[in-house]
Amino acid sequence: MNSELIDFTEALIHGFCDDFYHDDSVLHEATSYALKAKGKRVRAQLCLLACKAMGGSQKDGARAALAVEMIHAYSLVHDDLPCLDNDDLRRGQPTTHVKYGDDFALLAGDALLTDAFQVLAGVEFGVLGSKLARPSSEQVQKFTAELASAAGGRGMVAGQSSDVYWTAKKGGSLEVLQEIHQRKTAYLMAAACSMGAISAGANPGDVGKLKEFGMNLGMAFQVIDDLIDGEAGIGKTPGKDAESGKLTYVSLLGREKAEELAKKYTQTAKALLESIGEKSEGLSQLTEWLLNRKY
Ligand code: GRG
Repeated sequence: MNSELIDFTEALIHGFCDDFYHDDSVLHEATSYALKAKGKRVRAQLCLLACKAMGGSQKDGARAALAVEMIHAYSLVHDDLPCLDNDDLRRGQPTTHVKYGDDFALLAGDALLTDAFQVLAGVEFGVLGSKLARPSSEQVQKFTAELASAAGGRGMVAGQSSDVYWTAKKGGSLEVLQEIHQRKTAYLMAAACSMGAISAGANPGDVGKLKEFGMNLGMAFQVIDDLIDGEAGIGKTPGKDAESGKLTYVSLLGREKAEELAKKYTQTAKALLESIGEKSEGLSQLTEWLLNRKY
């Protein structure tokens, strides 16, 4: 974890909410509540560090970092709704629907999803102006393609959908589980990395390399998520996945093999960074931290 980047991301998020979700409507309150809730900000860190690895500044990477956290926050709000995972606790606080009702939580998620693309489009936001670089039209086009394909009906939404389907069927295989998590978790992390590289004006080869790094890191992240599911202090209801009969790496492989798999993905991710050189040191440290994370 990079506390400087977390602070930078928190300031971005707070500045954006103050500027954009500033009226006293329930919608704006619920949307800010969901986005400001203290998460690990892993996707923003990935984006900012990938941008740095390609020679860009925090200002260059900030827009994509904010947008990817908005998409992630929307996915958590919708995932927690009673019609999906039905969870009461997220990021150590009551979920958005518990606090504001299912209707406003649904709408807050919709707002975050849509407004993320406005952020990417290069719009200026009040006090945030000095923190966000203006992207070129080519960058806007690339950002949109990366984020929409990672999050949409062939990406995260498709992963969530397979998850719902197989949880109801109480079946599935390792192959199904891999497909669910590639789409549900890894694609967005990969997009965080590719957008960070695009923010810095990286060439397509390097963008592709960082995207592949993000895929491997995302898969490691998910296996570790399954490993820590049963533990208290993770900010969400412990043991929820196991209890609901969800397919997990631990239920399919056992703890030992799941740990090995997480290490394997981590090693592949780190090997991809080696070819980038010392500017990717921050990404390497974050990868190591994620392997050993406890929440
Ligand atoms: C509702 C379309 C739709 C998708 C939801 C991401 C997702 C898809 C659901 C979240 C369920 C979940 C717990 C998945 C496991 C991996 C994951 C994305 C964990 C949460 O990410 P963290 O740990 O969260 O980075 P913080 O709160 O730290 O940002």
